[in-house]
Amino acid sequence: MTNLLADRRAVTDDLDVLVVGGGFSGIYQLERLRSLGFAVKVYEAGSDAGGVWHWNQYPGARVDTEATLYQFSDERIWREWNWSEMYPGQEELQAYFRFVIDRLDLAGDIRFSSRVIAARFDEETDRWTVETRDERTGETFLSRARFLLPMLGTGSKALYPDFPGLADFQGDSFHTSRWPKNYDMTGKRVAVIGTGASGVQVVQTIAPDVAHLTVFQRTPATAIPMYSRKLDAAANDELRQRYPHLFEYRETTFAGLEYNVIFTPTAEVSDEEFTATLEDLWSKGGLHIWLGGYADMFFNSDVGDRIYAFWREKTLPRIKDPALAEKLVPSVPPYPFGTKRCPLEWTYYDAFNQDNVELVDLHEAPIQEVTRNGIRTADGREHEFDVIVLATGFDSFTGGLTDIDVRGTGGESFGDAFREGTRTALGRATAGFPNILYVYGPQSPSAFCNGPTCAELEGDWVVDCLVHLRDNGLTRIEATPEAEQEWNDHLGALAAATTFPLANSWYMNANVPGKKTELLAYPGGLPLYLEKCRESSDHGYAGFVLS
Ligand code: NA7
Repeated sequence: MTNLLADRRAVTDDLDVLVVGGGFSGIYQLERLRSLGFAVKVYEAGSDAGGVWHWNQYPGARVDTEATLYQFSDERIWREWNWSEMYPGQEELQAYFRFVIDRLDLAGDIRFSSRVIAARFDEETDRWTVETRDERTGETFLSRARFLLPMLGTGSKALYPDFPGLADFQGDSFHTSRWPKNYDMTGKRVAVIGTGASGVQVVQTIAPDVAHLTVFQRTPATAIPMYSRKLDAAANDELRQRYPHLFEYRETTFAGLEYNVIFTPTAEVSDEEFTATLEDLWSKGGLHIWLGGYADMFFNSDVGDRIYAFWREKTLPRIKDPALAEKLVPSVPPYPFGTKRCPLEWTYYDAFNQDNVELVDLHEAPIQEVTRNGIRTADGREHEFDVIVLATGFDSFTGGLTDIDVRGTGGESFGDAFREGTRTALGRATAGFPNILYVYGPQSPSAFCNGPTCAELEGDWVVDCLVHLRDNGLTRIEATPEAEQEWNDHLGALAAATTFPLANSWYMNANVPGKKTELLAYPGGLPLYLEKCRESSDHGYAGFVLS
């Protein structure tokens, strides 16, 4: 075990706060804390701005929620920034981040290509010593900070499947979030493994250009039309009128969006009204039918199945071959609708009508091995490829954190601490790891919350807390084991009442072999979550020891 505390190398940055990650959460912390006089820097492993929007440069990468609330609430930004469409693509989102950094003059306090790899806490000084690797040179350097804020999102650690032979494949193979810049797919024979949000976006985008595309499907997606639309200057001006209201309204909604789930019990709704409501939500496109739909779907699988039947009726006619249609849009719901993330699509289902697009159902023919030339499935077929795309998702919630060699006061790593299951108080901190506070982390609303909304509203709690500590001459904050237990019990009880445990999803950690299956996104909705956070801070940060 590295003894960083005894490392005598010169310190590169001596800070109040070191923020790990330069996505929405990290940039928000930097701007707010800096304006309050803290010495703060962001260390970002990527070479450029954008967080996930830097990493996910695959063809068709696009945000799945409306631009109206997929942005900072800072008026200096939204007054000037214009969106070109309602669901902006990766390049535009990255340009947005560059604009924010420029407009708020943040560049001097961000270290790009800097991957935090280890951290040790000095109990005498209440400070973290942090080791970081410069991704360009491979050299490492030391920094010190009172507080360490991992702002890692849910998609910072790519999940690679362990297919035998993958390393010896002679063509190109990469994960969607590690797409080689400007990689040209034209005329290639391509495999896409995975049909989540990333796989769906890749498939529909490259299908027209590749020679042949084979999609390896383990679980069918319930993809919904996105219905994006272009936004001209006048449309942006019109949106700007609504922004102040929307930035207030978002915190009253389940998912921090500009619309809320419908709380009316479906038992009180006639069949006609139920269908009419679904029609209305469907016509809006995007995630409306899910995060703006009947909340009952998350508690009652019969309701989920009724919505599934509606979705199927809409989607089925788009696929010409009935056998293929049964695989993509099965008559029996593969999971209660809403328990897995609904990807958004525009031509995903139509792509399968093309002669050059094929589907392999991994339940019928699992992948046996990757050969030098392609993929061999259990039915004895060898599919030949030039490229294998791994759209296999992420070790979400805790993967980014456990990858860093952080040792708590008892010498344990996050991997050790989470071995029997993840432990946090309020999704904010873990006992034994003082002065580390999360935003958008495990056991917070995270995956059920619009990213910028939670980056700011959870972020405000962290900022207020750090100010409180400073104003009171305190140097240390740590979650108590009792508060962790209480939070785990609370989250566990909420989760048990939902349908989420009925699906093998990344919400449940079920996608990562060996990880405990547990719901790691807080399912009680944003308003309840914020209330719990306020309860703690209003009572002198109950659940935490301050010293
Ligand atoms: P997801 O949603 O986790 O999707 C990953 C897909 O890859 C999913 O269809 C998985 O099937 C499939 N998968 C994962 N491992 C394997 C193996 N070993 N073999 C075959 N298929 C596999 O990740 P995305 O990147 O699409 O989206 C992540 C989030 O980013 C998204 O929800 C948005 O919030 C943005 P499974 O369903 O597990 O059977």
